[in-house]
Amino acid sequence: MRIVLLGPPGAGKGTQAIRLAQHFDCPHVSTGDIFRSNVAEGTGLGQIAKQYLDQGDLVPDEVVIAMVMDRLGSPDCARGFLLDGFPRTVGQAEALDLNLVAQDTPLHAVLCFEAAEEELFRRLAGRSAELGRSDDGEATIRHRLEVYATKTRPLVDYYMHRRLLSVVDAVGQVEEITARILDALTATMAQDTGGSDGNGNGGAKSDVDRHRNRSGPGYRPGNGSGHLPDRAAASLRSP
Ligand code: B4P
Repeated sequence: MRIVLLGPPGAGKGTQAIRLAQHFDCPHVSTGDIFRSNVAEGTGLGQIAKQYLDQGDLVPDEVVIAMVMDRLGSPDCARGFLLDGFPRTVGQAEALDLNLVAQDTPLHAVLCFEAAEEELFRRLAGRSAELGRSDDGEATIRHRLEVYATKTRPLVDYYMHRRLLSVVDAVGQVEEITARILDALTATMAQDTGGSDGNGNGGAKSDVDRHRNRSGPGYRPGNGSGHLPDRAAASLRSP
């Protein structure tokens, strides 16, 4: 599976990406995590990124794009990946498209996490108390939400037009949200493939089903209440 997770700061992309990567047995590529570990190690990349992270600004496209393309070229990404926090601008999305088209490995889905602003503040205040992240102060969170609205939110339309977008209600128990995502992915794959198309795409649907079956009692997949709109329905919503 090749999946992008999109959403405002604090929506839980990182939290769900860890679970989904485990589920699908594919790498979790988090641009935020890569930057933070480079900052911690004092690398050249870390020195560039730190000023942007601390201010709640986006790291410039040319830096992020080169870093992600390099990461996606690693052998472990050949079987799929979960991109957490990339792309965050239209320029990044276009660069990703070009790269994936060149490899003939298109995205299967883009999940856009939605939660009310008060909930995002509440979560990030909790994370600030727990982890003391430099970008979780109230003023910085406010700025990050503005950056999201102006620079990243346009990607909702970008991926909706490509019929890749599923909107995820990101409020609720972590396990519940994972179940919603797996339901959404199943609906998406069923709609797309109607089974295997002979080009390897049918495998994506069976990937979801196989992993749903492996998911155990905590995930409660397919229970109706957690069911998300498929992409056709999602495209009718005003996200
Ligand atoms: P990221 O590291 O991507 O982080 P995030 O958007 O703040 O958080 P996320 O949505 O992953 O929330 P999480 O699961 O942690 O970005 C940090 C910075 O890196 C950016 O501001 C930017 O400067 C830079 N950057 C990254 N990618 C970039 C790019 N492509 N281009 C340019 N710059 C880039 O969850 C948040 C909290 O909520 C946690 O405490 C969690 O425990 C809690 N939580 C999660 N799910 C919950 C639930 N269901 N209920 C209650 N709490 C929940």
